[in-house]
Amino acid sequence: MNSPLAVPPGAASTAVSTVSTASAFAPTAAELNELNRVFHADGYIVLRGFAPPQVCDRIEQVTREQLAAAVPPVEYEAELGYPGAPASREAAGGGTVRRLRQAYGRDEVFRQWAADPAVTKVVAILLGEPPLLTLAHHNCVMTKHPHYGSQTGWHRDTRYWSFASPELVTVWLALGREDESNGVLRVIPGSHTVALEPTQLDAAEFLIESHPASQALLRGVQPLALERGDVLFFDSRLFHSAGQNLSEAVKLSAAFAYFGAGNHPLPGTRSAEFGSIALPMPAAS
Ligand SMILES: O=C(O)CCC(=O)C(=O)O
Repeated sequence: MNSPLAVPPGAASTAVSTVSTASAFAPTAAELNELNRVFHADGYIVLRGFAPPQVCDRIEQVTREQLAAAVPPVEYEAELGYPGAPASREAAGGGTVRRLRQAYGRDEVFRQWAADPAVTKVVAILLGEPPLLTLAHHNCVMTKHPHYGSQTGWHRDTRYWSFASPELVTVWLALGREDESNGVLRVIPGSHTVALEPTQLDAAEFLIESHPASQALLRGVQPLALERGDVLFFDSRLFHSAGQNLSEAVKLSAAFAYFGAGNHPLPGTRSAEFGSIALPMPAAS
């Protein structure tokens, strides 16, 4: 599926800013090592207040403008049929947007954030090699609307993706508070390395919660409450889910996914369709 906002492979790499907006982030080598250790043990890390308020403001402003006009390409809640979603585009709430897709091509604010050296520095450490940004997956603003925003079952993002290696990192920026009242993301720490029984997943690769082998996993569920500007980095194999938004305000989160230079999307798959962006790496400090 092509769209006017999709960036062709490699086309935008020269326009990427190399100025860090998360300038307050200056970890020591020991701190980076510790983040890496925790990430590989748990499958995720959260960096609190990582994105400065002015970055969140700009991303939120562009997001709200584009959401109000449903600037394509968007994904509608009704297209997915998840629990709580409108039954069809014609039903009440059928025009509820779930994701502003192809965020990278939408505005410079997204390009700057996705390529921010503070972000890519962390991702490079976690992947163990220079990262590339995939334009095929996530590369979006996730929304969770009151009333019509759906519930997302337990899944690994590898269900959507076809890469030589499943080791991708998603960077999830909270543009507002995320908690149990508005569809907080829940994770199962350590689940990125857990081997499953084949019958534990349904046809759409969601975890079957009633399966006996899922019980031990589900005992470890951890809600990840986030504040505006907090950034969650998670392994694409980490099981995560999210509830509905019971508040009266939309929840907005920008999500981009990265893979290492030694990895690649499998040719001919959806993962290869939109290309990727090689990112400038900050000088070693
Ligand atoms: O906010 C949600 O509903 C979860 C989204 C999600 O996990 C995904 O799209 O992979």
